[in-house]
Amino acid sequence: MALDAESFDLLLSSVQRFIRDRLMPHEDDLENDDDVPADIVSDMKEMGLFGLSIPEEYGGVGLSMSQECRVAYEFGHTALAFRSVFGTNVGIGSQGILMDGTEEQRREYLPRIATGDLIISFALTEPDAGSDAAAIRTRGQRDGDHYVLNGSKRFITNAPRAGAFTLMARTDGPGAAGISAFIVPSNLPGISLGKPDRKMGQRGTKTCDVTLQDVRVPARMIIGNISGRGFKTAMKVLDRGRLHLSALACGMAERLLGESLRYARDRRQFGQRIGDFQLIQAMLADSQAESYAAWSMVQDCAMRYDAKPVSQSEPDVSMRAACAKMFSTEMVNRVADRSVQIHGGAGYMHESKVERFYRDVRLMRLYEGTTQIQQLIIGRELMRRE
Ligand code: COS
Repeated sequence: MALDAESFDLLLSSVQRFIRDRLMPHEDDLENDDDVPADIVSDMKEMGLFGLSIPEEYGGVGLSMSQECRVAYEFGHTALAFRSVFGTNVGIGSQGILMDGTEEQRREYLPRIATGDLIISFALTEPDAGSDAAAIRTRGQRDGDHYVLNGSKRFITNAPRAGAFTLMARTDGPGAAGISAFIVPSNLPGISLGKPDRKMGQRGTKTCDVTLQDVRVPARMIIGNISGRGFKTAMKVLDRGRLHLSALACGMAERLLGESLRYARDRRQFGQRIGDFQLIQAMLADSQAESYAAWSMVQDCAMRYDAKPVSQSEPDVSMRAACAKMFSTEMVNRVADRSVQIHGGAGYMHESKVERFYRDVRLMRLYEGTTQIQQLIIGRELMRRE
């Protein structure tokens, strides 16, 4: 799947314009209002951003992974909360349905997800199951042609906006093999949302807990109509999501480098531009080299993904996506730290962009699998081959 080169170039330039003209001027409002304005969300819908990864036959734009990474890279150039509005529709919310859903489920849900009329969240994490995703306790008890869901989900991105969840619950006993993935409409009786989470950064990104109490879901809402397959669906979805996030991290690194360069050019100390000092140049050079390395890795992995989709569960691509996620998210944190350093005291002030981005990027080493989980995936795969 890929969009033809000419249409993709048009899309990319309109995305670049949108980010520069519509989103960047709103970065400060986002910090104060903790929400993305409705007119920006409707522009995003109009541009097709909610359906970037969904094939054209289901109403989406049908980008390849390489193309999607290129767009994610652009969205890394502004506050990360903007991308999060459509991020779950493009990634972890929708992809389980696309990869493992029945044709009927795809036809029923993907077109509305692609237009953004339906916001879909990914509900895996629980109070006692974060990195250890196979330990989830939310239960799905069979009752005739329904399942009754009970449990709670934590830190669910876009839950306050969601019309449905791709939700993992235990239906078939212990361990990974006992987990099923459900499509759960958010208006079912028994679903309640917690208070909005107060986070270190990424203001405007909406997350909260989701509690399920005796929620009756028709059995046909299990993705692919096959119980016990939900853990693998979740893992495949996360592999893909990690690559998307890696691209986002590379875009943010470029923005941070741009902010640092501007400051190094304009700020004068000891009678000259600070950018003329070698110790400042060393920090700029490290950031440039590392972000170049990360972006090269992301592009290579995306190309491999397009050749052999993770939906076919390809351990080599999973391992490389983990490498990309680990390296690029750690990299962008180092770049952000150097940016603050280059800005000196000014970089510690709320008014400075780099102070905000410094807080925003901290999450990247945690969500969709911590750096330590990526290390574990890489190390295990290497040992398995050996
Ligand atoms: N694609 C397809 N299948 C996969 C897979 C992948 N990427 N990773 C694992 N599986 C399969 C395994 O092959 C195994 O299947 P079999 O039992 O048929 O052999 C099954 O899933 C269980 O896998 P495994 O034994 O590796 O599971 P573990 O409990 O050891 O967990 C990790 C593996 C740690 C990798 C997983 O729990 C993980 O990714 N944790 C982080 C979760 C996360 O990212 N949370 C973020 C919040 S969600 S936004």
